[in-house]
Amino acid sequence: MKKILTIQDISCMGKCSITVALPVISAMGVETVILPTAVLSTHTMFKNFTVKDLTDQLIPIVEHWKSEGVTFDAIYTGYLGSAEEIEITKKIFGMFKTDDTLIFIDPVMADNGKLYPAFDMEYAKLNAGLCGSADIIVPNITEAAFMTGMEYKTEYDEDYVKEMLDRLAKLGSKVVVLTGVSLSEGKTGVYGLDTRTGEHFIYQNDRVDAAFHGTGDIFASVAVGGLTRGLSMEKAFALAADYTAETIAVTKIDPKEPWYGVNFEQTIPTLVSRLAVDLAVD
Ligand code: PXL
Repeated sequence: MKKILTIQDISCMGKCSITVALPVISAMGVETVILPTAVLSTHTMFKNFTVKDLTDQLIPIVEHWKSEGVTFDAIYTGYLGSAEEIEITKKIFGMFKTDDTLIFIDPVMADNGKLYPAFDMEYAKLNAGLCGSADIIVPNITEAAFMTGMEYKTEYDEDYVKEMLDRLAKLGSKVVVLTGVSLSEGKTGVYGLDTRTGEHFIYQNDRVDAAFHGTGDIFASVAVGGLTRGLSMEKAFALAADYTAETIAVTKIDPKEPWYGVNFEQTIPTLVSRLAVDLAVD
């Protein structure tokens, strides 16, 4: 069985980071090893959340794995809590990366034009540096703007997206994929660049008019799960985009507060059956 290591926080309640990655990737038939960077009562969009930082646990945990001879098919990073954790994550890449290990980075730190409460520009710079170690990065437009120094826009054209991809490519990742890209009314999706070939790829689906927390984590988990199962990049990102859109649509029917999260539990059966079809024809 393939095995992914995911490095991100545990937000005990609120449906994001590890509480999304673990069930989603496991449902896709891939073992999910977790390295929790911190334990929070909820994600940071709630008021008065508690945090227990786990920075001092990271190296002892991975050294134990190393002594057991553990290897990973992919390492997937999401929300990291501090500059020090970014440095440690780089070290962990060095300890476990082989020619066959996919390094997949979601540089989680911002959305809707703003950094999340725990972060500043210095952190954005360090996150941009971490992206240089990746095979694939999947920032949203806000995160990409912070990492490239480009202006954040809510209305833009294809030239803006292509320039952003070119600047992201300079960070050093082999493939750069912008998420939440909307190039026509009522559509949203991904726009990617494979820096090895210079080829762009684009996948758009119908935009569901609702914004929920944690959807970026769902998207990234499905994409890395699909890639690890052997889907092509186009198939994996299309699956991730479609599953995220469908889950948002289902959640809209049963609306909770938008900062809470989406009802991905309800759509996991569809994810599993679509993955089986995609694998059969890929
Ligand atoms: O979904 C991203 C995320 C993950 N983890 C924590 C967060 C956020 C976004 O705000 O606060 C703790």
